[in-house]
Amino acid sequence: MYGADPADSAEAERTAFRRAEKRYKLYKSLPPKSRKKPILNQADLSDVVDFHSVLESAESPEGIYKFNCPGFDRPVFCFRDRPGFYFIPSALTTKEQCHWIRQSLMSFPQPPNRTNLTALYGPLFDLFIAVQNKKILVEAESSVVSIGENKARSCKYSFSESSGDSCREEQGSCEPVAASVLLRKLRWSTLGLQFDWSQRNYDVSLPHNKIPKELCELAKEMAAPAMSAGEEFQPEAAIVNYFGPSDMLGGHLDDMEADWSKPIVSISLACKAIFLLGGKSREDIPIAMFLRSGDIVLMAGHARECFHGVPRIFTDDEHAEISGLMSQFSSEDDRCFMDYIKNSRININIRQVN
Ligand SMILES: O=C(O)CCC(=O)C(=O)O
Repeated sequence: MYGADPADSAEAERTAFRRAEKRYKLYKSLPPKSRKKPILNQADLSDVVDFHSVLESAESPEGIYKFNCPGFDRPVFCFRDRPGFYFIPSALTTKEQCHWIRQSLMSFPQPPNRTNLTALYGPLFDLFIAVQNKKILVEAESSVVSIGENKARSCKYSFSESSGDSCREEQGSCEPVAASVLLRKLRWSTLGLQFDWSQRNYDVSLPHNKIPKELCELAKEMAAPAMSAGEEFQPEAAIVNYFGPSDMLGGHLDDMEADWSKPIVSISLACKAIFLLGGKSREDIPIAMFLRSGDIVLMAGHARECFHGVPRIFTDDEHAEISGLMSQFSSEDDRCFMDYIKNSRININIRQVN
């Protein structure tokens, strides 16, 4: 789903969703095998819905209304023709955003949570700390690495101080990789019940920890506008998506959960993005909207059956809109966080599976 365009077939090109993706993505499409340098796409963004402007204006634009949720103390907006979709602009303070960025980089990719790197390297502990300490990943000498008095982990690879003699020639296949390079390759991590991307379902047999209590509490609180009276959202799984500058998330449905009346609570962090909300068919013209750091989106009911995706991340100074975050991460100790967020976006989406 990441890094490249989804199905570039002539068939897919013809759908309204695909045309919108092409319109907003960072680079213009070039013919296959073209040797030309990618050309930046200077898309006209004037019709992208900006809920921060909606928040400031006295009247909502046509097709959008302010949703009244008794007891919920933040403004919530909905589209008249996309029932079940809720937009909560600036739901998180800058401090809260920093907290969840730290968690997303330091804690959420920790085993037993799986990431896209797990299939290749096995469980990797402390990736972000390894980046901070400029370490490299090498093949572990033994499959069991001691990490304390009583614990041992089975690892194929471990982080090491230097490349020199930690990668001897006789080890053959060993190719040391800088932790910073691996972090750039981190695309997703899964919390709680583990999602199996190859089968596109939850594999309850995989070892997992419960969703962190604090994230559970946040999701329950934020889900309120999409819940029926007296019901409480029960977070069981979360997918954390990590986007680099030219990454995109192609149009898709999230349909592996049992009860679609329950919302997906989706938190945006770091660089601004464009989110496309289509309809039940790829032929329906999607609505494009900006997602900024701290915005939260809920998708429940009818909206659960709508195609959606993220065709564009803005990492340039003018459009990323992360100056508040950058000043929070300005100390020397936080340099690696700053380096990461200035050209990245993180999305945490929390789900009730059963
Ligand atoms: O990144 C986003 O805002 C959307 C993520 C999403 O649609 C997904 O993970 O299914």
